[in-house]
Amino acid sequence: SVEASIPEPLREAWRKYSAAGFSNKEEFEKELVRHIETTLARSLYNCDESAAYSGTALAFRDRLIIDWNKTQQRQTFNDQKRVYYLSLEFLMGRALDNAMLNVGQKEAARDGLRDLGFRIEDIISQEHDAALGNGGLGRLAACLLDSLATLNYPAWGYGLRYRYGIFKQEIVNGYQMEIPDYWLDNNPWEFPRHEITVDIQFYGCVRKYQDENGRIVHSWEDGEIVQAVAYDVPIPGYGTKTTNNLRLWSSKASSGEFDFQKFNAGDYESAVADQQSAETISAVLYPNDNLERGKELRLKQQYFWCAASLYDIVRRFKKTKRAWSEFPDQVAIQLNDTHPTLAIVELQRILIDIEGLEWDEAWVIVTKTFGYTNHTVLPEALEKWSVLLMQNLLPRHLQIIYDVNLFFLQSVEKRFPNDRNMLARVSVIEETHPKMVRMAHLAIIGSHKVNGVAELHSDLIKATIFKDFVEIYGPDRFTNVTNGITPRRWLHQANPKLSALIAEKLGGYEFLTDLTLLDKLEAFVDDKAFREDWARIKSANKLLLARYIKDTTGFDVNPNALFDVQVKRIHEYKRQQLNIFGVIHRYLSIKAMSADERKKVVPRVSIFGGKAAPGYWMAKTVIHLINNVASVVNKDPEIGDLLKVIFIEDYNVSKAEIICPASDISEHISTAGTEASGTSNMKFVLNGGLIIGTCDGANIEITREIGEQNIFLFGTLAEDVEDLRHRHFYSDFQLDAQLERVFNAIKEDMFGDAADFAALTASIEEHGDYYLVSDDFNSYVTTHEMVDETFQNKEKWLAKSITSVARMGFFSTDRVINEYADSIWNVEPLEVKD
Ligand code: F58
Repeated sequence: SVEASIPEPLREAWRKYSAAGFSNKEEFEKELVRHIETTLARSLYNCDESAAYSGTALAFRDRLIIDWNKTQQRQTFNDQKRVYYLSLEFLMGRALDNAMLNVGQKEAARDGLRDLGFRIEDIISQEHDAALGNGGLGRLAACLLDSLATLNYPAWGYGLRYRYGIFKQEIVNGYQMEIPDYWLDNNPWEFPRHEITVDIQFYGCVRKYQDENGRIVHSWEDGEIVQAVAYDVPIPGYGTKTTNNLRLWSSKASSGEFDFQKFNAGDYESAVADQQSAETISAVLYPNDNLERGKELRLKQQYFWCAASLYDIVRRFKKTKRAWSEFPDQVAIQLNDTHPTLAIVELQRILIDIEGLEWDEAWVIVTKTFGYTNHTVLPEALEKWSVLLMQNLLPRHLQIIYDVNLFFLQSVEKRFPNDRNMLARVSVIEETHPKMVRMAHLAIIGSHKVNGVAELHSDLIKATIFKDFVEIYGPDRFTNVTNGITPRRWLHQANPKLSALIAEKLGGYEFLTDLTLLDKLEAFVDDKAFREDWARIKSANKLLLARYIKDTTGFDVNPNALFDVQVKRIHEYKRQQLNIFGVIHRYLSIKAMSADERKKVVPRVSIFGGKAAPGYWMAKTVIHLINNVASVVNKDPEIGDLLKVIFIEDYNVSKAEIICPASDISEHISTAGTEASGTSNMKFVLNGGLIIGTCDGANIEITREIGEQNIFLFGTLAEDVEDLRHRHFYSDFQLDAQLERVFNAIKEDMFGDAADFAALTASIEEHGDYYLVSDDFNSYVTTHEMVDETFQNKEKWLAKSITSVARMGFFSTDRVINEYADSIWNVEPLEVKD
């Protein structure tokens, strides 16, 4: 037991005092007041919502810490295989509500706060989102951590503690402005571990020599040192005591002598400058979504984080005194995209340069340890680093990469003699000017499993970008693990009323840990009272969103209108331009109608949200167009309630928690073959919204699960995309007639200066319409007509909504984690009992 691991003299004290905390309203209030008075040093008479938030968070945090400590002790004591999830992004959102749910006692807190004059919802919304991610990839990492803890897997996340998360978006005159997101003040959820530091080296050179045993040794010398400091964040599981750890590294100047030398020599400024330069490494999250820019600082971030994490993992392994060959029996490391690929090289370096293993022996250990998850087929998002940059920053790593590549190419050559093209295609080094290191190739070669994130996507990577590797390694190295979402946050927390209704019908909340139990809901599809409750909850959620829209934009929206939502990063491949062109088409159509015809129109609110990468001009143009269309349409007296266009500023996790439960229909309309999976599609359906989408990513599996009569699919299929693109260039490009009408309106300055949108229309009319907006426009518009028609039949719509939710059991990250655990990591859960 854990207790046995505690030294004898401390055991009694541990037994007596470790169960601190509260278990009713009075005890909660006592803890709250204590924290406000002493920890925060604030008197109760000036306790505002912010102080009440901090006090509440600290009270719950105390509870978490106890379970967290127990979990860590138990995992160490039990000494079994652990999973390490390496991700440059963890888009966690808020933590308090999640802590309340997992600790229990939310009702005690609600009552206690009410006694002090606060509403719990207001207190929860005081918290600043932890927004250390761009979009889907980062949010997936957060959902996976939730499921790892809930399922009791011994697992750690490793990431970077950015001082600035994803920027805050403000819309000024229709344009996106970026505001820095400084989020670390008063963050009760992180624990600095000033005693856990790792020195990380950059630059320098490699000295090669023979040691006294005649062995060739490579020594990496004379570099710059930056210190990595650990900050730990507890990750509580639901319905379990397991509380895992997310370790985020922060950079600071190594408290080295050279600082003091400069200091003593009177060079104060330069000593401070060194410190600032070291701190820049973890200063800011790169805000690009599906685009790689090859900046040196980004490579520094990657190595800094990989090296610190591996040092930590290796140190933990070495304490067990096992043989190196047992490393992969103790450690599974999952690479979230190619960003942590240097970890592969770093482990090989540690094993051969520091621990003295032979190359082959080391390489077997490395490849058994790593798994790599791919999240994109978009060529512009595949990471490449210039060889020169790598050589300068990480000279020893570049040598190892060259050796890995050499041995790999030799083995390929043996199997495919005289196939020079194959060698050039699969090489880790792209022989361009400048030469580039292809990180995906390195990740595949250094891992035992590579997975895509939805079936279509996994098939596509095997058939396109990684085709040669399937021939080389055989199909078994490649697998699919379809993404999911955590039902705790995305159903129970975001939509407590729906969760309660489901629990009432199913006789409890077991579905939150076994989402397949939702299938029992189908039996109630025809239950009148149930249907009414279901509809009432959707209306209530829509009302909350309408209120939020009123508060933040000033626009009144009709809560009975069809709420049509597209919230996600703004990107041409996700095709928000298709959506806004569709809105303009709708606007023009209504304008052209007679009064009688207008009576038949189904009122709609088109809701957009999402950030554009600061340097992505076309995406910013789309935001501008949406806002300009909104300002024309929303004040057109002829239109009234029939159409409203809303852009929700600064879309993030906590706003998604308001938006997802309130949609009637949401849009997942990427050009087929471009969206690896998508995960918000799952969130919307799980909250009783229907979706309109293309045959792309997880939409396909959602369709398979819920039935094609319950989803609005349209557009070109992935298999036809290439051919169409080709034809755009080689035969005459014919703009869709209805889209032409839309473009004409834009060109007549109906939505402001047409020149502002010229590049957008030209990308379609003149530059080959790479994303097939024109090809899909007609079927998109027609499908929306079907949406309107179906929405008018409230009973039919309700039945689709209920049936879909009932069939969403597959899309829980609990299922996802079990698949990774079985087919990639080979790890077992470990329950924390005491
Ligand atoms: C996303 N990728 C995919 N990347 O686009 C989405 O289809 C999928 O559901 C999700 O991953 C989870 O698998 C994504 O969000 C990024 O944001 C990267 C950030 C760092 C630079 C490269 C893109």
